[in-house]
Amino acid sequence: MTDRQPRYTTYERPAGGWGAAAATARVLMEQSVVSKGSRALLAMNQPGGFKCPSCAFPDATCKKRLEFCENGAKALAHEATKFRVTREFFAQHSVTDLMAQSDYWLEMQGRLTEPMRYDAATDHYVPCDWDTAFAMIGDHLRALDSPHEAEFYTSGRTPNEAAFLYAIFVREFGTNNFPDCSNMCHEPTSRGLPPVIGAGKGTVVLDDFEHAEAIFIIGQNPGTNSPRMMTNLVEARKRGVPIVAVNPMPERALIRFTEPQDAVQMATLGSTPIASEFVHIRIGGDLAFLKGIMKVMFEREARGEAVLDRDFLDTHTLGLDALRDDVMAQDWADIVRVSGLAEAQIRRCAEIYIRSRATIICYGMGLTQHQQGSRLVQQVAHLLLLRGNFGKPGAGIAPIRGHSNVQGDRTVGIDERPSEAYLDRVREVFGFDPPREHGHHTVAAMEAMESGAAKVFIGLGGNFVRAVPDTDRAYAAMRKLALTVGIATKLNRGHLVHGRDALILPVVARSERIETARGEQFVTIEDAMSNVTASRGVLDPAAPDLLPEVEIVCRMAIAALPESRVPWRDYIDDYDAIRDRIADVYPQIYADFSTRIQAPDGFHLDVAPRRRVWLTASGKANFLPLPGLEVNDPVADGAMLRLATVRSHDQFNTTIYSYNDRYRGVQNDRMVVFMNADDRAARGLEPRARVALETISGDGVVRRVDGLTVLDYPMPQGAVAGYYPELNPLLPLAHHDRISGTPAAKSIPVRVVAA
Ligand SMILES: Nc1nc2c(c(=O)[nH]1)N[C@H]1C(S)=C(S)[C@@H](COP(=O)(O)OP(=O)(O)OC[C@H]3O[C@@H](n4cnc5c(=O)[nH]c(N)nc54)[C@H](O)[C@@H]3O)O[C@H]1N2
Ligand SMILES: Nc1nc2c(c(=O)[nH]1)N[C@H]1C(S)=C(S)[C@@H](COP(=O)(O)OP(=O)(O)OC[C@H]3O[C@@H](n4cnc5c(=O)[nH]c(N)nc54)[C@H](O)[C@@H]3O)O[C@H]1N2
Ligand SMILES: [Mo]
Repeated sequence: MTDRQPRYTTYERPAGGWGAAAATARVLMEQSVVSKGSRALLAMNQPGGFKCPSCAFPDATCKKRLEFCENGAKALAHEATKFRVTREFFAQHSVTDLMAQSDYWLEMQGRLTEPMRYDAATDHYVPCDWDTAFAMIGDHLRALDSPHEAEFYTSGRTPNEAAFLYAIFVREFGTNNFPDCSNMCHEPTSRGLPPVIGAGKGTVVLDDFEHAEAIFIIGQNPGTNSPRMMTNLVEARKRGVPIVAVNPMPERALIRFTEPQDAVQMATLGSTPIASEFVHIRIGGDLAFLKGIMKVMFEREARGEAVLDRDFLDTHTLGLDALRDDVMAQDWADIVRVSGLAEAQIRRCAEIYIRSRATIICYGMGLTQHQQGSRLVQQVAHLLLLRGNFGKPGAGIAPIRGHSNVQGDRTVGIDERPSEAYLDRVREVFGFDPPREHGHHTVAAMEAMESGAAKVFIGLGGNFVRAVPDTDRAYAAMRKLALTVGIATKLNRGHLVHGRDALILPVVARSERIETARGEQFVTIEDAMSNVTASRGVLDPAAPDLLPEVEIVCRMAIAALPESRVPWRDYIDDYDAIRDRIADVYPQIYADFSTRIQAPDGFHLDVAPRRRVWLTASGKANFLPLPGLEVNDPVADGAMLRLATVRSHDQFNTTIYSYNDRYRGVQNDRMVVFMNADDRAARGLEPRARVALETISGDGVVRRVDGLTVLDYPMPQGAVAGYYPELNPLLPLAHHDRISGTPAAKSIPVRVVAA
């Protein structure tokens, strides 16, 4: 842990501002990269430079300013770090020793430098040249009884070129087992939206923020997880646009923000209020809130007011009557009880929505990570449809994606349920028959590993065992495997919880140059608003022996598929050739890829609903009402609290930058439970009591996390929050969205037990 004393305070200043500037400087110093890191930051998100490795929020196309934020700087500093994990490091520390270290400590050791293989005789990772590593992977894969015995994980930092080829390699190998980080994240968007609007992506572009007349931000913490979005929110508020923030935690940046890029605000210690309406919702109360707004609209429609966009609804949608019946069947008393909100506030939000001629609704994990996450996302689209908020400037749905290229990876084929159209194109272009049966998503992959059905796990980035639910089961499942492969920039727990054979393969990072036999190459990224741009690293690779992800994928394919007729060797050196194949497989959206990517700002991939074209079975946008008001199974236990696992300001998913969470007033501690003081008192607990949390589940498994400090925090009653990944042992694998398989990490039923 940390040797410093925990401190808990209340943070009352605006978010952003000098605190953000200071944190940027501090992290560059901590990683000993002040001059190298500062130089690299100047190239981040600029034409000719590289795309920020942190979040997926787009950068502005007019380059009038620096395009990075505090948390992008942290990601860059940790990637550009001076520290190295060498063969001497592994000789010094056995895997058992390393397991005793914290995730933070592992991260702070620095960049991986050469391929390593696990040696069971000594319990150490030992050096292993690249040829041997690929031969090992090839041998293991070819020895399987069925290609479905391997799981091919992807995390969303992988660029399009590597992800596309990985998808081709794995399908030629013979399976659609593509668990990925999106399965734990915005899968409810990818699966929930297509039946409603015919596309599994957001429909707004950055420009729309300048034309919006109202913005809703539901279950998302932009000040921490997509800070560049704050610029757009500040600009909108300065124009007088109402912002409705819906969150059980009064996240500081949703209340007040100082734009670090605004010299005047910085100099005058000024700030901008963000939310004009802060909606302090109960965890899982969003369906009730959305239905409340729709109920106001239907009530007023019944009184003859023109609150719906009738022309749009008649021309473009099906199923309005069923939606109206469902919404009108809900009582206000129930809506108020389940949402935890006052009816008057819901009516005010409805009024904001009705007055606005163009509304954007942004959302994040607070909406997707519930047992009905996909169905809930659909209700957001319904609300937008009611006023024709698709296909006009300033309006649309904005799922704020996580990893910088998670959306792109899906577009280019990382999909356990690929479309027939894609598979047909793959057959045409590459000349082999790809498997048609669906493969494993993350939860299914874990089940296969646990049951012994899976034998090999390859992780193209990420930290699978720390990201998935049921940590203890995940560790046990991983340890049963014959081979685990971690393709990574940094050492993480996933490399220490491994199979009988194990490899760590170090890669060239996003900020670093890729040199091949054909000269310098660049990769491409698709952001959360479907803009595709080039990314060219500017730094020297952290070590001479690193390989680009594209080369690793190609050489795994060569080793596993000696008979393949795909020209893997050519792709190693020539990324334009890969882009040409992407254009061949996706002619509608990626035609002329190699030419269009030359534009300094890249290009936008078509999203049909922006044109009011609905690629659904009915050819229209469909209302698909979700009966009732709850998005999680009821739990008959009066002592139950709903736990949301969230990110601190100083982490990127499983990567812990520090033990602080500035805006929530926590220093030097991550083992905390944010709780309403009344809920605490009702349990007979003193302030800052030490407790354990235990999951309430029907499967007889005891899931418990000890050593947690209860912090009084303005949470709604019955709702608590704590940090991911420390609390993942509490999240049952079976507790996931039925449609998408996304773990319901924002709504774990728990009870407090004595420490
Ligand atoms: N610096 C940094 N940036 C990141 C990441 C990171 O870890 N660090 N992670 C990246 C990734 S992969 C992702 S997916 C995104 C995640 O970005 P976010 O979606 O912002 O992630 P979270 O912190 O998990 O949760 C978001 C919010 O949901 C709220 N919430 C919890 N339960 C509910 C609920 O029932 N209803 C509502 N309305 N709100 C609720 C929480 O209070 C929290 O403010 O960020 C990406 N960007
Ligand atoms: N309880 C709970 N669980 C959750 C969540 C939650 O909110 N609550 N959130 C879920 C979400 S939204 C997500 S997206 C997942 C995240 O799951 P993952 O994507 O699997 O996890 P990360 O922590 O982002 O992965 C970090 C590792 O990626 C590697 N890496 C970094 N950069 C690169 C690169 O450029 N190339 C390669 N090859 N490797 C690289 C580094 O080795 C680093 O240790 O976790 C999910 N799990
Ligand atoms: Mo994510």
